[in-house]
Amino acid sequence: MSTELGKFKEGSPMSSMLRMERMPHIWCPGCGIGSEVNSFAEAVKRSGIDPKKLVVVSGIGCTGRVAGYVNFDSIHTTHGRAIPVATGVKLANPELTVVVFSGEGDLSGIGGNHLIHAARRNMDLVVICNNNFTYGMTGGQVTPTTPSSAMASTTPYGNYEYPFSLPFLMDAAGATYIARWTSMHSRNVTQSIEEALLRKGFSFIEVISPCTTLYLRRNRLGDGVDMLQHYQENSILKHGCDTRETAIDYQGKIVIGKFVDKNKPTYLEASDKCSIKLVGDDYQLYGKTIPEREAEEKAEKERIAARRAAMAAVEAQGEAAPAKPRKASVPKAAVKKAPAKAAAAPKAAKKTAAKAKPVKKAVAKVPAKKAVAKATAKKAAPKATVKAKVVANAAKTKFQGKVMPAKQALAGTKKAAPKATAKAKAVSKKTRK
Ligand SMILES: Cc1ncc(C[n+]2csc(CCOP(=O)(O)OP(=O)(O)O)c2C)c(N)n1
Ligand code: SF4
Ligand SMILES: [Mg+2]
Repeated sequence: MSTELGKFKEGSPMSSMLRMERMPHIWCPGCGIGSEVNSFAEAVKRSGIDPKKLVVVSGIGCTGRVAGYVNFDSIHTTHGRAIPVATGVKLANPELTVVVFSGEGDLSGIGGNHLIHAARRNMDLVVICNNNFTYGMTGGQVTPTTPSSAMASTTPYGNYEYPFSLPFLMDAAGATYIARWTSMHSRNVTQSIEEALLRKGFSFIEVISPCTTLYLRRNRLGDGVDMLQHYQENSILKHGCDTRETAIDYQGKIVIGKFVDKNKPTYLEASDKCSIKLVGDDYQLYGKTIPEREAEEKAEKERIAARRAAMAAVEAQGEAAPAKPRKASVPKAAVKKAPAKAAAAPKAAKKTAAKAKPVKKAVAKVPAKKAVAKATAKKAAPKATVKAKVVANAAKTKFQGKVMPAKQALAGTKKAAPKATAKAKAVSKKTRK
């Protein structure tokens, strides 16, 4: 493929985890779902689990579309029914790792009953809940988590209901692993998902994320970058925090961290125990006795450990190798055929950056009636710095006492800057129309 999209598809490190033939995806610019999918794909890669033994189930909604983009066996099921379908998959084949990836409306609204009972049973599922405080796909209605006083299409004078705090709800229902992050805490989301994939029992990971098109716009909260900055400034890290303290007020503080991580028999373990009592040691599930299944589980654990060790070795090698200067992203074929063009690529990049800087100049030519657009463009320019700052600060956020090395934090900053520049450029282009 010779298009920009083609280059992206070929060059993405997540190509093997995503159905690249389905790109571009449907999510709006600034929506948090994309970064969550990226964190999830990274977590699967790192976990060492066999992707062929992974099943992803989604309900209906913008988040529900995740099932269509991941390159695993997946089911895009009906609204609110992701958990019962996932439960069925797990019971039918306990060797599978089953992940539910859906929105807060789908999981805690129409699907709320299923959610609390799966947690109560300690069903062996990993639930990733994208909480954007709104029914994104259907036009921004109020959901069970919309903060009091927030605007929604169904509460045009502000929400007067009391919202759920999902970690508290899950804790009360019996979930054995509960974490909350925001879509800005990508690395933490990855680590939590990785942990959840490797443990037994019901794991619930909530990711607070911006719905730019409906929630942010209706509440006049700016764009995705503004919300990332809000997350950065208002997140309070409290591992092990009492889940009663995790309520979220409108534009208030957001308590993040791993709140619960405990062990108790899973639904299948409890049901096996009961059956052994009744039938004795001859009891078989899906044609296998308990010792046979335990032996298989042990062998699978060893395979996972070997894959993880291999991955860690590759990563360590990458870190030890001296940093190579970054090349322009020109495909190999293009380099062979047109060396002159390839060499010119860094220059072109410089040119682009230079062009994007004088946003004010571009605005100066805009007729007076487009003053609003002009204001937007002006506002966009300083975001390069803001976004870079946000990413750098985010990189410093601790996860279980670990702080990301400064080198990696810097890499994140460098990455963010060109995007913000491109955004400023896009806005200035808009003003010219
Ligand atoms: C039985 C049924 N009722 C209602 C709908 C309409 N519907 C589709 S998606 C959705 C809301 C999804 O919200 P959420 O789970 O928060 O996902 P988001 O779009 O915010 O990611 C609703 C109400 C439906 N598809 N089926
Ligand atoms: S409508 Fe909201 S939740 Fe849906 S893709 Fe757009 S920003 Fe994301
Ligand atoms: Mg939602």
